[in-house]
Amino acid sequence: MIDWPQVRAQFPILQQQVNGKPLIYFDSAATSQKPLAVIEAMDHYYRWDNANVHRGLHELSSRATDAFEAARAKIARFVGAGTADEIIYTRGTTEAINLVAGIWGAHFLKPGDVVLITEMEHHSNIVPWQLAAQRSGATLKFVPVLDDGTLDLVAADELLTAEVKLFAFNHISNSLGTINPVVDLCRKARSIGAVTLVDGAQAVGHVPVNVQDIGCDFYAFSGHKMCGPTGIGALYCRTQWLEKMPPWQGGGEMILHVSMERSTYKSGPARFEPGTPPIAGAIGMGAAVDYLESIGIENIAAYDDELTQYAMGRLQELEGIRILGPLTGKRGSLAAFTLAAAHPHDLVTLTNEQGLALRGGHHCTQPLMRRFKAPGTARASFYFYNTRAEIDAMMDILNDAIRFFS
Ligand code: 7TS
Repeated sequence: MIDWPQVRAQFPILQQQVNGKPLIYFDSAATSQKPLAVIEAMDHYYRWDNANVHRGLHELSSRATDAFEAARAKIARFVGAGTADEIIYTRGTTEAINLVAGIWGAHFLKPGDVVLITEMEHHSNIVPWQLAAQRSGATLKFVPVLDDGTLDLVAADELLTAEVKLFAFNHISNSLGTINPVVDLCRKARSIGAVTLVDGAQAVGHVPVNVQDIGCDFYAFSGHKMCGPTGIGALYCRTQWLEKMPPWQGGGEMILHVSMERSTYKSGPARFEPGTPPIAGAIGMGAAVDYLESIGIENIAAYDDELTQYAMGRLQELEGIRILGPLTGKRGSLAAFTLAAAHPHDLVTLTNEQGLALRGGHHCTQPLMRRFKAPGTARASFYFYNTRAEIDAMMDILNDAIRFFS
């Protein structure tokens, strides 16, 4: 049995008042809070081990390098990668997708090719492909979303033609909460010879993820959404592509030999990690993996699910509410909604006065908001440090807000 109140106590930031009220942090889809274990791992690194990695023979450099590479191995194991080398450190999901769109796109896309995405993508899984399509002459197409917030799988089948070279889609939508059938989507893409990229920003740290079971070529995720620090994330890159993709950015540490005219490059993730990497960030992300594993990702997923189902039930009691995405069944631990009584921005501003942190806006999914004719939404997103009591408190605050605006 997990002692959840004890787990919550590991997050010092949650023990504060905001605007004179106990903080209710319901914005973990934007960024999660950090447990002491992560804060202390980064503190320890800066206090005792700080040195650059891979380049010094002295004690501190070898300690820093060991911790940096140990974190890579932990992250690889956590998402089921075949080897630690298949994990490329990036600044986050956005940079991971840009890396693939930038180098894979430049190298393997040509006029006439199609890049397929979906209508429910975050801007970070749309804009890089628009840029890649513009540069290569490829065409960008998208799989539409049905009224219930799931992907139109019939349309997906029709769109997956021989011209599709890459299919990119999220694992869990940050606005709908939809959990996509990633295994099936990858299998379908593979059957027509298309490469797959899964945006796992909302999945890793919330549900068990195994990239080999999913069968994707690339999987992108962010440290800061899984209890780790900002400024670090990862791209799982199947070995086959590690060897085939040319470098992205040039600089120190990614080379074997440099003359004034040309250079040769390292193999493995080093080829894509020029310069001094975010060392403390990587160590913090590794500590986040240790921390999540100490609770158990299955336990976290079950707790998140129970809390989300409870929230979905309670939110539907509200007058004039419209919740985007699936209303029944499993969903990601978030609910984006509009209320007839108030614009999302006004609502979020008012609830902030009560210490409740919701997010208001389009959540970087403007095409999706247009699809659902929503001016934006308020969004409550949960993690395992949240409680039912906080959801009840949110309901009181939202009911007061409805009365205020009506
Ligand atoms: N993909 C999805 C599905 C996301 O939810 C986000 C961030 C990103 C990509 C980008 O991740 P980053 O770490 O590179 O910024 N989503 C949100 C959100 O929903 N609210 O703030 C950030």
